[in-house]
Amino acid sequence: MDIKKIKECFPVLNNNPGLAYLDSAASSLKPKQVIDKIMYYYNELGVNVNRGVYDLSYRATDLYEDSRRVVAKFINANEDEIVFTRGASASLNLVASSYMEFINEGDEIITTLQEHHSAMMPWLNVCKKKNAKLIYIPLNEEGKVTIEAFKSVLSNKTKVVSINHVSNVLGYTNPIKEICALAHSVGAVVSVDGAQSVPHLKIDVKDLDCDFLSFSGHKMCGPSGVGVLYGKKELLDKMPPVEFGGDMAQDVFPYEMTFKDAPYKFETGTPLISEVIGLAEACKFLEGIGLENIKAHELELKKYAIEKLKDVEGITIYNNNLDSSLISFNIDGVHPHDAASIFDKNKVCLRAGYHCAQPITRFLKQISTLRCSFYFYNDFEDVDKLVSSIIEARDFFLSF
Ligand code: C6P
Repeated sequence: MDIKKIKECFPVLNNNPGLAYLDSAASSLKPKQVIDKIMYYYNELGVNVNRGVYDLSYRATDLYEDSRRVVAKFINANEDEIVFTRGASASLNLVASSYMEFINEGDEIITTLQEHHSAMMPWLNVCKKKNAKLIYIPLNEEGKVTIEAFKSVLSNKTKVVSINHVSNVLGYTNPIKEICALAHSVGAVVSVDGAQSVPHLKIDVKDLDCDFLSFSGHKMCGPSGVGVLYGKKELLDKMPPVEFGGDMAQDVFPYEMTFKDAPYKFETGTPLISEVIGLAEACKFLEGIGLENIKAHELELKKYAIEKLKDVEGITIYNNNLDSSLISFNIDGVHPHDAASIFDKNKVCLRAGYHCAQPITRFLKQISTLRCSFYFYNDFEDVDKLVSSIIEARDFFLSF
């Protein structure tokens, strides 16, 4: 990959020379192609979809529905299995709020301590409301999910497995395909949080055989405010809508109402038109670069970073694995937010905190960590800046 050429696609990098943007797990940068496509919609069309009986609205509707096909193809789904939402959090909440219909007292829902709050809290809520039981897969010492541990909690009482594909703190890639096969053998469905995997891995929902997959546009070069819920059609068909109103209605009478078929029954009101169109452009952009190339490049960067950090005394890395493109670490004796001020001074953007995942941060016996995350527009120079900033922060704060 020609990283110099790739960097030129990102206006934020051109407009902020010297920036080492290492916070793509929080939100990726947006390429010019995506920004231009959004501008095209606003400059050339700019009207509502599915409503107007005029040319501009037909064209906007076509572009919007074409986008559904592009996103479906991106993860090898069918277009009627793609629900557009506000983001991964909204998708994860939608699954829980709707599938709750099929959860009864005593049922069991399996999850992990690795989950982002947006994947854990909706099921905590369901369990409280339905008197169902939330069961955590015991993690091994490194914080990993193993198939043996999953088998130890799976039973005929299991109705749902809610699990991340890639953890946003430890970066482990969970064995989703095996988990789906085992869960299906007891009649459970699997809701996968793909917020940290879809931007980086070639995803094939048919091959994984997951029942639901949630992800956000803004972490994969698309705009913020849009996300996707993939759901198997037969499940979406039997699940009730959770929001009611314009566009999702079929027939409305004073005491009766019917809904459109899935996915439309889950999309209430004027949709996220420019955002969806921008997301489809982001999928095309990522496909143009190649997900395999993206993953290979990120791993090169991570290998290089881990190699350099090995020689830096006084830091603890919580995930030395090469599973994914993020590194969670702390500078021993330095609060992550203090260290962050040195990174900021050096134009190194990374995240400090508990990353909306308190249970796994507590599992690490920390209240917060530093996290850098690479994407395909990063280069070795960015890693060098990260390492020199870590050394500077350590030396500055520990000389106090
Ligand atoms: N994690 C991070 O810095 P939203 O905010 O809805 O786009 O995505 C929520 C979400 C769900 N699952 C996982 C695994 C995630 O990583 C995130 C977002 C960001 O780690 C912001 S907290």
